[in-house]
Amino acid sequence: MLADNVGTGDLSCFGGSVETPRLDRLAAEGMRLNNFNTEAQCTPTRGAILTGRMPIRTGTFRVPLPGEPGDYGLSTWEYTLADLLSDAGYATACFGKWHLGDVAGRLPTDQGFDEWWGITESSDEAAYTSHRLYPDEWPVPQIKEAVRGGEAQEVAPFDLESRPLMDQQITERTIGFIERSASAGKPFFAYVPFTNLHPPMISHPDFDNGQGDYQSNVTELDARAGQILDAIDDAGVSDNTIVVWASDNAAGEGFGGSNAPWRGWFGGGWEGSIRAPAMIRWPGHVPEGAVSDRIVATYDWFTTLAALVGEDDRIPVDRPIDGVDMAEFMTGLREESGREHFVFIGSDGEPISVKWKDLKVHFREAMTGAWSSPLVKHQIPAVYDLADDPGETNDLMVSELTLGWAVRAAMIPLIALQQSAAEYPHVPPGAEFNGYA
Ligand SMILES: [Ca+2]
Repeated sequence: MLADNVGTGDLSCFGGSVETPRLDRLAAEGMRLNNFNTEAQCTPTRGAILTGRMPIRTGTFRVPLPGEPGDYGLSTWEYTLADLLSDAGYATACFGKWHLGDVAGRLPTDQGFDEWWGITESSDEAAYTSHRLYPDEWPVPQIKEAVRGGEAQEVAPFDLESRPLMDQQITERTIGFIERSASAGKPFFAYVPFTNLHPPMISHPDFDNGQGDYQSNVTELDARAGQILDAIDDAGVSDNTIVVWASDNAAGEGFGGSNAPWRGWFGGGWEGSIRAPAMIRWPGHVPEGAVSDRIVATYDWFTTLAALVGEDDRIPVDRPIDGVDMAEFMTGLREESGREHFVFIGSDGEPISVKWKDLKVHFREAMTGAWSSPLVKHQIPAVYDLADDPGETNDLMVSELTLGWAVRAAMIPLIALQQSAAEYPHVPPGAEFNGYA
């Protein structure tokens, strides 16, 4: 289950102000990740989760803008987690927001999923047709569905009427898929990218809790996770089902959410832009009540889940894979995640900041809290020690000037990426790609 733009401070199990009893219980039954590092926008995180590769490598490092010529999203040459699990005999389905390509050949059913229902782009499209100037002759955003090998069909307009009902429908379809798969004795992979809490935020009529649309939608998101968890229980497969719940980015400024205790908002280089809530449950395997501050990245799910289900020999060897196998870490066999660095690349494809252990080096800084903020390059990188300065308030290059060596530590993964790209050039956004010679 992948939430959209939900901040750490939005869930009560992370110390947030909205009660999220089902997610709190899920976290308590497994491992809560305090240092889960996401990508710069919706598209990059999704590309990274599904391929195990840094979005800069797969041409998915930013969302496409409306009207931009050419295709975007993942090349079908990419080997997704759905491809891997499908090849391993799993039924695979995607219900919800795709955002990794909107043309035939780049839809979920072209990328390893047997079935799909949802939107190709992002939730903001729900508001397009309600604007007084949206041209009548322009396409009306659609909810679509497809099965593998078939053409995508338009189901209904995606607009302000259907927007608040999306996560209900995503949940109902997920539950149906779980029931069908479990009763057939078929292993299954359900990828469930919810539409909440991406604007436009409109409360579902059943979940208006009087605290405003944002809080109401957090409540709904929690309840939807609960309904899916209940379905797994009812199907009798809880002990044999790995559940991962994560957000794709932090909360954005001005939309009502919270990234507390981290500084900043989605779109910059502060921890409040990078860290998002995440948790994993697998009864009898992932230790109950575990909480970790170790660094985990979006692309680590690919390698880790492949290893947890014993299918890691299917991980491609003909391309750089950035994910670390964290199976031993997530099953409590080791304390270290195996990742010391996290490189945060902006939506322009250039690094913003690099985390190494507790030290954080900022090469650039967002000028405002807005997700669209300009990024400005520092003359000299800023360095923060997250161990005693988690709020990133004391730039040690200014206050002490004894941590220049931290920049060297931050350069290691950047140089490694550059060298790797010389051998395996990045796939440009939207490019047809057929592999490395
Ligand atoms: Ca997002």
